[in-house]
Amino acid sequence: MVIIKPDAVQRGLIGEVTQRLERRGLKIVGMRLEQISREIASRHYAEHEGKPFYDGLVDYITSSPSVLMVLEGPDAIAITRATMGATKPAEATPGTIRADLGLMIGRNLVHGSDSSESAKREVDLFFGDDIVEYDRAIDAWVLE
Ligand code: IDP
Ligand code: MG
Repeated sequence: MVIIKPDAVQRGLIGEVTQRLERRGLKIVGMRLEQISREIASRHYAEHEGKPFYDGLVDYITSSPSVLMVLEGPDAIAITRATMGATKPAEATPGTIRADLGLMIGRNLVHGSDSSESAKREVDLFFGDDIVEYDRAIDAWVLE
């Protein structure tokens, strides 16, 4: 589960972020533009409740529309996290989304699930069963 956060949407980077993930070969099976409510944001970020940055994080993620995305593929979680880069843009490897497009941890453009458990929880939270199953003609050239 990926969220293109409000800063990336406002900066006109939906295409740039999507392209970096899509071009790796990951398959988009869910995609929606939505302004996340405070209620959903607090459930999504429940693990961070009580941390000093929590209120600012909920303000940020609910401040403007986000793009919600479900990606499928072998090692989709690790591939996505590697493509995003480290949480803090200053520590992210050049070539990653957060290094190339960001400056500050509180405006780091993108969210990606960090485990299969959190991915399942987040997909349930944002998409339920609304996943689009389809075959891609390119898969024979992406998957061995
Ligand atoms: P992740 O997004 O790389 O998984 P987490 O530690 O799960 O990083 O933190 C969730 C989000 O909370 C980060 O992406 C970032 O937007 C925000 N965040 C984390 N630490 C800080 C901080 O120290 N200051 C401001 N925002 C933070
Ligand atoms: Mg996280």
